[in-house]
Amino acid sequence: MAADTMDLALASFRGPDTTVCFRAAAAELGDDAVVLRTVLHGDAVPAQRAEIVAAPASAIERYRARLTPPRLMRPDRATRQLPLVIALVGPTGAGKSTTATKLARHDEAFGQWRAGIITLDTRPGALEQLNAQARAGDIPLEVVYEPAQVAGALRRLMKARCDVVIIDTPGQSPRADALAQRWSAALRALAPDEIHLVVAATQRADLAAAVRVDAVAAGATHSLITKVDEVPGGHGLTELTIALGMPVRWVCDGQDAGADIRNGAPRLLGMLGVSSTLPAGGVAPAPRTAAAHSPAGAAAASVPTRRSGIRSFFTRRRTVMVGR
Ligand SMILES: Nc1nc2c(ncn2[C@@H]2O[C@H](COP(=O)(O)OP(=O)(O)OP(=O)(O)O)[C@@H](O)[C@H]2O)c(=O)[nH]1
Ligand SMILES: [Mg+2]
Repeated sequence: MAADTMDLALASFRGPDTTVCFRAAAAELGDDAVVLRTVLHGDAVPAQRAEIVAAPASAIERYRARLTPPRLMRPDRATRQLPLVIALVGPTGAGKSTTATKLARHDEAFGQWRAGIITLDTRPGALEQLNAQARAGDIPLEVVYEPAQVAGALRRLMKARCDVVIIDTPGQSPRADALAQRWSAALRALAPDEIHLVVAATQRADLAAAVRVDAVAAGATHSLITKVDEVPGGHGLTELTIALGMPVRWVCDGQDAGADIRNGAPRLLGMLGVSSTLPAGGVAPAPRTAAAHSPAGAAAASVPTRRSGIRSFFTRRRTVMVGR
């Protein structure tokens, strides 16, 4: 098993039929192994016609726990003097500014709260874009050029009764220049409660891992995946979230700044065929188990045969050949 706690340690079992494969999975991974995928290879030799992909229940639980952030609570004005501060950082063009507006407007984020935006991206084109989006959504917007302006901007948004302030930043270029240093200092002065590393779903996982190192050094606490609509069937998303190694509160799946944002962990876990709903008391629901599927091919047929969201992740799996 890999040392990375987000590695799902998937194993693929191939044999003449699914019953044999289920039995082998249960024997090797435990009776509570989670079956993620069942495939029948019609063109393979008879001894290798069936395949199931499974993971130990404990690995799925670790992945779920790492991916799922605790619920955000609306700040209580009686006890808290400052709004909740959520910052967005990440590579150029990842979708930070569009996401800032979505967060302020959409009910799956802060649509039911009063949200304001502070932008640290003072490039003329960027300001115009965000200004237009903020106006369309009736969102108070403050522009901060210097760290010294942070306190005033926060005060004005508090006066506008904002419960949450979303911070937009310029794209992180590999070359840190004077502008980058200025906005980084302003970001530190804002003392965000959460810093979300925004990464497009089309980003290569190995490059994302490199981006993550810098972002975590700068205080990133979560990852936020955009452009999920641009990857057919969620291709490679599991691999990407593992490379980023942080909880995912939201994912974005379109260009509409008033919509196209969803709760992240449930969406990503759903692509794996794993429920994300923790019943009261925080106890995970019983997963589908290899043992439960093992008695008959009929049961196997009830397992969805296509989980394309994890196709590329499967390149990392181990294959076990089983006979009768
Ligand atoms: N398909 C799709 N496009 C998106 C999504 N989110 C943002 N975009 C588009 O991606 C492009 C860049 O979005 P921005 O919000 O400007 O990205 P940014 O990270 O703020 O860019 P910089 O500030 O230049 O670093 C725009 O054309 C957006 O409409 C998404 O979830 N899906
Ligand atoms: Mg931007």
